[in-house]
Amino acid sequence: MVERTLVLIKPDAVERNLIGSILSEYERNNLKIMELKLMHVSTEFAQRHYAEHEGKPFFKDLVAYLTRSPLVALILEGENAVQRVRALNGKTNPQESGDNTIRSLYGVSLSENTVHASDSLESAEREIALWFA
Ligand code: 3AN
Repeated sequence: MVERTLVLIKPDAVERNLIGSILSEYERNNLKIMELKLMHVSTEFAQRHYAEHEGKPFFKDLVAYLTRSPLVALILEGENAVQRVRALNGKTNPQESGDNTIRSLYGVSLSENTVHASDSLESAEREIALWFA
């Protein structure tokens, strides 16, 4: 099934001039960029994006990280896109994320892991509506 998913190229990646390298990974893998924007989000907006993590010990740091400098938000489309983009990104912890995943190539740490992608079709729908209202 052709799906759409929401991806963030997070502040640590934009700071290190990695936007192009990361977009290339998705494009090489036959995912189509449907929307794309650079933005510097507010604390309130980041809290809404990460609402499911509210109350967790790392929530405050997570919001601070997402808001500290600009990020890139994009929508990717392709066959089975939600699962495929998650696989290209790799596991949450860059040290466990698997060879040649974006997080293993570029991730800094468990908290600064360079990219975000929706984890299900339902999340994709919610996140696309939030980021591209
Ligand atoms: P993923 O981004 O792989 O879907 P989630 O949704 O579990 O992972 O976590 C969202 C973000 O929260 C991660 N991208 C990471 O930046 C951060 N995070 C997750 N677990 C931890 C943790 N145990 N300690 C610090 N940061 C975490």
